[in-house]
Amino acid sequence: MAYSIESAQTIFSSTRVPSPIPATIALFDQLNVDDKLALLWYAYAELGRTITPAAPGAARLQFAEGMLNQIKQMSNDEQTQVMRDLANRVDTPIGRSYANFSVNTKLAFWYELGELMKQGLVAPIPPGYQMSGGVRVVLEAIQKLDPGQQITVLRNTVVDMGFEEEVAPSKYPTEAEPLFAREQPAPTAITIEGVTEPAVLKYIEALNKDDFDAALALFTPDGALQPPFQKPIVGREAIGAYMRAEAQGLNIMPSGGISEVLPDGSKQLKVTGKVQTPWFGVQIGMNIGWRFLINPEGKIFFLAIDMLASPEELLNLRR
Ligand code: 45D
Repeated sequence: MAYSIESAQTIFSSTRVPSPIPATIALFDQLNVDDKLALLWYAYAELGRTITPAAPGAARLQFAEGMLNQIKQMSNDEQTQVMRDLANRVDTPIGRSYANFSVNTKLAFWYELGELMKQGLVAPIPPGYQMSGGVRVVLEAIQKLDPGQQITVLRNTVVDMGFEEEVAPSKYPTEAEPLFAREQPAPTAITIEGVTEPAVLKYIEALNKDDFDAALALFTPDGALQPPFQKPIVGREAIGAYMRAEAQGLNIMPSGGISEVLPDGSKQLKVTGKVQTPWFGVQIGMNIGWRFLINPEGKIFFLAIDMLASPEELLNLRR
């Protein structure tokens, strides 16, 4: 096929609306470390008034357990320092181990630390802490986002903590991590208004069953998957490792799409819909777009997943 990953990245670019998420994270990044920790505490507490994450199972916590036990033994000052060092990406043994956690283990670690903070077993935000103007600005920016965007901001800040020798792609577990058990069966009988392309329908079905082998078989060997705000992940093996780590338990609910046949017989499709993460289940529907480039043999050469800027963008299926 006459396409490169670079050219594939630009498909349907005229239908895309810039997301407010990177700008919000850029504001967060400018805070000093104590303000960052306080901001996350307030943002998480505020989200928690209406929406609560699922408690990660013991199996998922096992990877973080050693570190959590070590932190529980520390004095309050030492605990605060560990959190500062993680947020500052300082080179410490804990910072290095943390950086090697998968995304879900990083989230499980902070979930548990948050619980321990509530129980008074880990140092909370310092009692005399005064919210700075900067924190207020970032908090207001976060309040303007929809819940799906808010949890994405929280997730991305957590992913960036810890110490890495060099800028490296995020880590995937070497062995399969325990699954998030599906509480309800995933939605079945998927229909997408405007889309009949088998590769797209099979892709959605496979993800809804956590059948990553079936999903991978839909890609060309040199195919690429580009997650939101990330570079493309190239090749079936790398895509498989990524999906097993990060796509478990998702409910994928596409609603509509458009499909265009290109002169060489390949197709480009844009699909929009809702995605639920097992962390928040049916409480949060994230507005998501998928941009597929499919070769003339019906295999996926490129697939980008985008966090949409707003629900209105779900309907942005015209060029
Ligand atoms: O620092 O088609 C405290 C792909 C205070 C695959 C705290 C996908 C101090 C292909 C509060 C304790 C995966 C790409 C911190 C589709 C402090 C595909 C704690 C997309 C940090 C569709 C904070 C999937 C805590 C998507 C505990 C879009 C924060 C998935 C917890 C998106 C935050 C999943 C949590 C998202 C956030 C999950 C649990 C956005 C979870 C977010």
